Amino acid sequence: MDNFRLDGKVALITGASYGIGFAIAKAMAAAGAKIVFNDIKQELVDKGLAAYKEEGIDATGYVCDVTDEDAVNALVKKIETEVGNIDILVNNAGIIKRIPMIDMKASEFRQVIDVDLNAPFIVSKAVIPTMIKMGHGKIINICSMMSELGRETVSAYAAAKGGLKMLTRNIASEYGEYNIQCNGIGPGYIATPQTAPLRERQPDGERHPFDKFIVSKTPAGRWGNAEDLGGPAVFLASDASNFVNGQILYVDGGILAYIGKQP
Ligand code: NAP
Ligand code: GCO
Repeated sequence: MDNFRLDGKVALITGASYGIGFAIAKAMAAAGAKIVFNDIKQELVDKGLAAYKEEGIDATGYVCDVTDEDAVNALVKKIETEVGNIDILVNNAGIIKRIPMIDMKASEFRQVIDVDLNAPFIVSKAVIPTMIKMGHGKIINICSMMSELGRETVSAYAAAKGGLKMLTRNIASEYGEYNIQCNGIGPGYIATPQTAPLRERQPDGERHPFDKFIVSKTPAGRWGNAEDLGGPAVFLASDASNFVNGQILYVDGGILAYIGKQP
């Protein structure tokens, strides 16, 4: 079982002050990893550091906008100097804009693509050279069910996450020979701030229609918790997955496998 441990490894999880990134970082810390994270605002980094401390995790946090290539390159160099070479990268930072496509401005579409697809490219490109020198590396891209399916109002997000699935496969193809594994995790519907609008109670106290819809479409009969992603992330970050490459591991309670109950 030592193959599932992360002792002595440095893990950078982007956008991990809270939400899925924070839960993945907690699980990796429990497996022995040294946690490094970034967020876009100092106040969020401070909030994240306090939250990690509360969990007994001595994390290191930096302010960095993952869409800014110069800032990312400076961040990676700073981490390599102050913490150590990055063994594990989790491209977690992400945004969504739920706007009907014909009402969405091109600038809004580009903003989602920038954070959800261009940024994973930028951060991966920044860490791969040192991984090649080290002779090993793990990159985990947080994809989505929207890497496989579309739905109303999420055109930019689905395009980004579909692209992220293929970027995952391409990094695996291009750098597998250097013992670098690049895989994706495709969370289902997870209860985090990002999906809070889809779960809001209605004025009459009823559950949100989308909440009821998703639970009915999920064989597990519930929304996922961010903690549900911890184990799969540790597996993909560990030596236990050294021959797994270019795969998207869907952690979705079975929703992608299920046509839905007859009404
Ligand atoms: P979240 O609660 O909205 O957290 C996203 C994190 O990313 C926040 O800390 C956010 O910081 C950070 N971030 C956004 N833009 C950034 C930038 N330019 N530079 C640095 N950090 C940035 O989202 P989540 O639900 O935890 O989702 C995390 C990842 O999982 C995302 O990639 C999302 O697409 C994906 N995902 C989520 C679900 C779900 O159901 N929740 C399902 C599938 C996939 P700020 O607070 O400062 O914006
Ligand atoms: C939405 C949701 C989804 C989830 C997730 C599903 O509006 O449909 O936000 O996109 O966030 O990506 O895997």
